[in-house]
Amino acid sequence: MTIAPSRSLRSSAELIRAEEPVLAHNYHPLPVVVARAEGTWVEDVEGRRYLDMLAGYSALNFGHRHPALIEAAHRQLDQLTLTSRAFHNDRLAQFAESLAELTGLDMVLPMNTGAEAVESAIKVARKWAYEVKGVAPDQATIVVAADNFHGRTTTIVSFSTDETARAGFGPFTPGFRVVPYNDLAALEAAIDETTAAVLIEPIQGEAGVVIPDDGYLRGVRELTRRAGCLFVADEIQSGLGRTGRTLAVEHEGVVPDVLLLGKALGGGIVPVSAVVARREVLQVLRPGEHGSTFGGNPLSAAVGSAVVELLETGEYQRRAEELGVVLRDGLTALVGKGVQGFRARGLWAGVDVDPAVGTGREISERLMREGVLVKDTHGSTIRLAPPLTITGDELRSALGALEKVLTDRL
Ligand code: IF1
Repeated sequence: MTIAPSRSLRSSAELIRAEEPVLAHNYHPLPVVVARAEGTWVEDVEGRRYLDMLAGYSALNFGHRHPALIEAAHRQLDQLTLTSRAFHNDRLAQFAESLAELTGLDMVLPMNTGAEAVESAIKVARKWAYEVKGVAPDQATIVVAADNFHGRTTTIVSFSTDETARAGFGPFTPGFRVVPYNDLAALEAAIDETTAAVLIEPIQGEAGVVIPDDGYLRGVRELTRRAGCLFVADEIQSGLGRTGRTLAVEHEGVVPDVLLLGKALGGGIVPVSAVVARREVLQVLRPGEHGSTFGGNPLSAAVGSAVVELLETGEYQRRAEELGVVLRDGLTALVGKGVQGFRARGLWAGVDVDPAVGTGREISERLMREGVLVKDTHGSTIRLAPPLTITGDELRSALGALEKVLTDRL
């Protein structure tokens, strides 16, 4: 029997250099090589510890290796891992039931990644438009918002407004109309009898945690209801406790027709996403029309069910709301001290750093050296989204590190 080494055999610097010739250059990671993690902390190859203030872009809402999630995964690994949907598996019914119950919707289409959930919702919305609404063949349109982020597939980048995400990847999929975010008049003007759906993020993540005006989501709900088209809410990043509620749409008390979940649904262990919708919508799919080899596999269903169980306690939503106050207060105190402005809801913030202090990337690198991991978005905006398991003291220490790197240079 061989015993796994407790330390990686190569140094961080060697491992970073080793990636260069063999790994596609579609990312520019911070120069940290993570080898282990637990809760809110990650440890690099040399044993340096960092507070994780990114949490896998919200895929780690419950922290790294949450005991209940790891136990659910271990238990399932010892029973059954994959069947494909050619057969039933004994974990899927419970996962779908509990997710429908948690979200107040009826039916679940299990997929794996966020982009797959978005793609699936586009297919479902189009089919619903032809079969239920009566849109003429191949004429269905979907209205989306400028500065959206819904994923990286060819169809999804077709309606991105980010040139870096699109350039060089055409020809693009037709059938999308882009309107400014947070603008109900523009949305109303874009909807017509061909409109299958309005697809938006209730809070725009990649755009810099952009929170629409109070009333916008209610307005989207009202407009789509009146026009007889679907409201599809992409809560892949905003959902599952992050904003202090199970779903970000709950802040305005609205229920979309179609809800997209991903990231944290897999507990930071496996990719799990889902389209959750009213029965009238998801029932348009019949055998052979859509699917996935891995979607709804028993390991994913077991972990997803355990995630839903954690959310049913309300503890994580409550923590996000309460600690969100600490985050907001801490950032408010930094305005004018290197922070130009910020947007925050729950344990999620987009922080605009004074460009004179540094780019978002430079701030992220300096924070890394202070033992705090974050990620920049565009220009001088950094994004904070710690695990919802973070303690008040940990959060205050991260804010202290941010103050230090911002004020050292002023
Ligand atoms: C990357 C951002 C976060 C998403 C929403 C669908 C997806 C995402 C609202 C697709 C994915 C990611 C992917 C990641 C960076 C990232 C991101 F910066 F782009 F906005 F989280 F902050 N809908 N978000 O945010 O989900 O297919 O990736 O599972 O590097 O592309 P996926």
